[in-house]
Amino acid sequence: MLNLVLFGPPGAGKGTQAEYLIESFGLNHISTGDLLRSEIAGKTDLGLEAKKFMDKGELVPDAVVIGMIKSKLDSNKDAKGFIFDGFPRTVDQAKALDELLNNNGTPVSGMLSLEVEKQELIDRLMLRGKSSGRADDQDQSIIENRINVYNEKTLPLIEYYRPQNKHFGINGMGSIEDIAGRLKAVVSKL
Ligand code: B4P
Repeated sequence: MLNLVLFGPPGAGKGTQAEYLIESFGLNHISTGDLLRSEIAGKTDLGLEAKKFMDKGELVPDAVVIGMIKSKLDSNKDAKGFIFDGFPRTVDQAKALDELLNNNGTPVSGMLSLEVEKQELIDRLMLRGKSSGRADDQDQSIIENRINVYNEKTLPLIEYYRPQNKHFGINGMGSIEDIAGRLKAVVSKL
């Protein structure tokens, strides 16, 4: 079983590259961002609560996203493996994921960390903001807050996975196809 953590700052291309990995390796895709946005679209209590954090570029509380992951894993027990996109984003989320996967005897295989320059992240997200309707993509100060939150709370995860020899840094600059090729080369060896 292949369990991949697709990692990187906002705008690094996680959602974009997940599509290629699903196609190449036949894995189930779990994006906490997509799950939260579908809760918002459905106007559920969880969605309304999450929206307050997301619109400001803050992280949604750990308990909420961990609960969503648990129910996705429980309802996909026959999967060949998973791509976790945008999760974990804190060390506590990473520990919770390890616990959930270890219960199934299928640990994280690798953390694929997309590396992209800050100005490129801002440019990509501002461009998406013109058509996505996402409040968190429309304002440069909110985008910068998301990048700051990433640096403070999410980047330390590299030091969680590196000692386990599971961290793989990947150049996330250039064309979508070139980056997909780099990712595929790493995943093929896992
Ligand atoms: P996410 O949905 O994960 O949003 P994101 O970090 O912006 O990444 P996304 O996957 O959407 O963008 P991508 O890099 O693919 O999270 C949104 C919010 O939800 C968070 O801020 C937080 O509030 C909450 N949340 C989600 N998960 C959470 C968790 N685990 N814990 C707590 N809170 C959580 O792509 C960006 C753009 O770049 C796209 O328009 C794409 O077309 C473009 N692009 C991609 N690759 C490119 C390339 N090579 N060249 C040019 N453009 C490219």
